Amino acid sequence: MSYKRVLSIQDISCFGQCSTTVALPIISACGTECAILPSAVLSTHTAGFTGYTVRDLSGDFPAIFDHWKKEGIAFDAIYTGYLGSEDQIDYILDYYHSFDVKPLLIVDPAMGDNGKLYPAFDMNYVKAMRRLCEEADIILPNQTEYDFLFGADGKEMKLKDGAYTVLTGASRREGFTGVEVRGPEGTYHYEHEKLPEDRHGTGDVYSSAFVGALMRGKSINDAARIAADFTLLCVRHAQGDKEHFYGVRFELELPKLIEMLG
Ligand code: PXL
Repeated sequence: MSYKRVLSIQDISCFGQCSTTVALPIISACGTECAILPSAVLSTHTAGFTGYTVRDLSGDFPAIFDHWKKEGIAFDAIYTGYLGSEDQIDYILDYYHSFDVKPLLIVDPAMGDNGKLYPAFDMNYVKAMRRLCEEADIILPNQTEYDFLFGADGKEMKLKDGAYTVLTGASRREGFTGVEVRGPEGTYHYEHEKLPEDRHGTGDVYSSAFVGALMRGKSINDAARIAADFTLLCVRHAQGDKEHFYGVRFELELPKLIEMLG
């Protein structure tokens, strides 16, 4: 079986079960090596907590990338999530361009939800994120991120030829939600029940499981479906769990994810 290496670039929220603290265990459980580059270190994530600390690590990116280049380190895929700054996006693009054999670029444009951008972001960040998405092979937006990226007329961003959009939270009827994969072969929609209580961090759980499944050789549609089933299990577990408002106890469902990968 092939063993792939992914670079996950997103923040470390020390407490809160999202971004790197979710990506690393999930991608590892899928049987893929996961290197990390923390975009920032926060005491907690920014949804539901106040007074959190933030240390932006953008300034460290060029030296880290230079070192990796000198060591000849390469990746099968680069997976980006919540990033720290617009500069960081340019550093990532420069690094991506430096490869003769390009890694698969998978971008979760983690910057908003429920119709709003997260507190740290503004339209300048959205514009920078468009530049990253335009080079991606696969983007994984939720509906809010999709709307900000493509704009009201749907023309503010154009993906490269052959790229895929995996839209999460794609609901076509009351009581149900799902994912919609749009790519060169057309559209694939996978629907499942919508649970009454949503949880923070499920976008990161979804994207990480998608990346893990894809790296294990699943097709994009199968990876999208497996990640949706896994995320649903995690959210189901969280129903009524008020104390755990900040995330999902995804760890308990990891054996099922491994099972789903076959
Ligand atoms: O789950 C997305 C996310 C990641 N990282 C940080 C966040 C959020 C969403 O609010 O605040 C720091």
